[in-house]
Amino acid sequence: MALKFITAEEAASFVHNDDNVGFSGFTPAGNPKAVPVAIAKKAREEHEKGNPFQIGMFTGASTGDKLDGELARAKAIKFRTPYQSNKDLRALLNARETAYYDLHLSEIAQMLRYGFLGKVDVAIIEASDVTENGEIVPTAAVGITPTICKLADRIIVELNDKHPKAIRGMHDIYELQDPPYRHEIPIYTASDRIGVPYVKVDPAKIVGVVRTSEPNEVGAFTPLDEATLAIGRNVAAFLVSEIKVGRLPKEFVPLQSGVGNVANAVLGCMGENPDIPAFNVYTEVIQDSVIKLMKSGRVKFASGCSLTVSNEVLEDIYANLDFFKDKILLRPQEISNNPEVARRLGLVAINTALEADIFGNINSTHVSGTRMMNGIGGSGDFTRAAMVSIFTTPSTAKDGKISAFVPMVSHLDHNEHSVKVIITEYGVADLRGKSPIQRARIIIDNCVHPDYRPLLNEYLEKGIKGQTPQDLKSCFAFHLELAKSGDMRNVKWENYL
Ligand code: 0RQ
Repeated sequence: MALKFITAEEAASFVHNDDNVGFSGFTPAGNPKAVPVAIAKKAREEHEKGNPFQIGMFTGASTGDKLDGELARAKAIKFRTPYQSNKDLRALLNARETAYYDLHLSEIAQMLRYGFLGKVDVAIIEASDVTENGEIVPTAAVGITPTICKLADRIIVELNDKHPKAIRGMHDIYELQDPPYRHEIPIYTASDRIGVPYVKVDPAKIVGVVRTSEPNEVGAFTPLDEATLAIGRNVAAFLVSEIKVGRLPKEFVPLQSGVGNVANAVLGCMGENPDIPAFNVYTEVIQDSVIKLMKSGRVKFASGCSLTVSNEVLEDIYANLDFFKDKILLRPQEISNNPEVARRLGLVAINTALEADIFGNINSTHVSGTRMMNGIGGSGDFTRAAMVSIFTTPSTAKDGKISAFVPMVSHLDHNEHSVKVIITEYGVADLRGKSPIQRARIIIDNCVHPDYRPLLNEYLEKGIKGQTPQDLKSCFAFHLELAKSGDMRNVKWENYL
């Protein structure tokens, strides 16, 4: 069946008010760009005419500004799931103008197949190649592409020539059967290939192909500050000591790490540490630092869902496919983030907290308990299932006015049962096998900023009884004080009786 080449505007005409639209991509890698911009333009035109135009949006994770940003600014998003990190969209969620369903990233594909989130009307997919018999080769990410292509009535392909056809072979596409027919996922090492290198779709559903030449919109890293580097060094030192005492195998286990500067610093420090052997990565987001370590032989193999790398690094990979092609696999997120595989491989999982409490509970999503930052992302998929689950955070935010450690988290994402180790620039709190009061003492002594240690010790000395000594009258004093005076250091317990 011959492919029909169309413009982005023509493609947008296949998207109607109230449609549910699935987009390829995971982070600002692999998402379509030209068609979303055309949909945003169409939305603005319809709104000017007084007509409603909003869509429901399913994606892999966050996306680039040409997708989330454009559609948010055009007020074109009615419903959004499972993760975002765009400032304009964030403002809409917190104003409750867009309904946001924050979900573990491994779950979205099966929830769509189960029918829990409604119908998928259209799938819009960025591809490096598409054939007349319906083989679509993704670009720098896989996300939920296989599932939305299967479920959608109409498929639009953005064929982006920034991604060469020769990357065919870097993806491993495998979709799960649903219960009661599901089997185990046959991945026993990070490099196991279990599927095919393309997404097979019914070619009759491809309503058009839009040719583009659009670079990814991955942002640059800010230069590493001293606190971030210290966190990286503390993580590396902790892992070395775990190998030395035999709690981690000397061959090491695959690593999962979240996104951002801390993750980059951790990887950099692990790469430099001669006591950590060359290792595999089994993660969701493959960042610049992984590629750098691959080139120096410190990372042997990286399995992920996206190549969230700068355009410079992406071009380097594409120019040296002979070197990289057998060292990188991009998988659908229900495989890259699958807790079954994470538990089997025995990952070291490293994710980021917005705040933690002194008993080991983590808030990764809500500022002061109410305002959504990004979402839980894949952190929950890995944290509960990993061999060692680590959370990192700088000990303070906003020039010391906010302590990352509070008596009780203002929102709960990862609870005390899943969180095993917390690491800041001050040190490591190993919470394994410790009671709540033991955890509190070790977190205060090893991780909390010195400005906040006396306040948190005083909290413990209030004489509250029980397994977990929470004072229900004052456990949110830090947050209330921040709202009142703008600085958590001003807490005086007698004001919160
Ligand atoms: O504010 O942007 O105004 O400077 O929060 O904090 O320290 O720069 O760290 O960019 O790594 O973000 C948890 C949000 C951390 C992120 C979170 C303010 C701080 C700053 C950002 P500014 P940093 P990061 C991977 C797996 C989701 C869970 C996860 C995240 C801004 O890592 O979304 O790991 N994780 N998923 O000043 C108020 C506090 C604060 C605070 C920091 N307690 N109160 N503001 N800030 N602590 C993702 C995927 O799955 C794809």
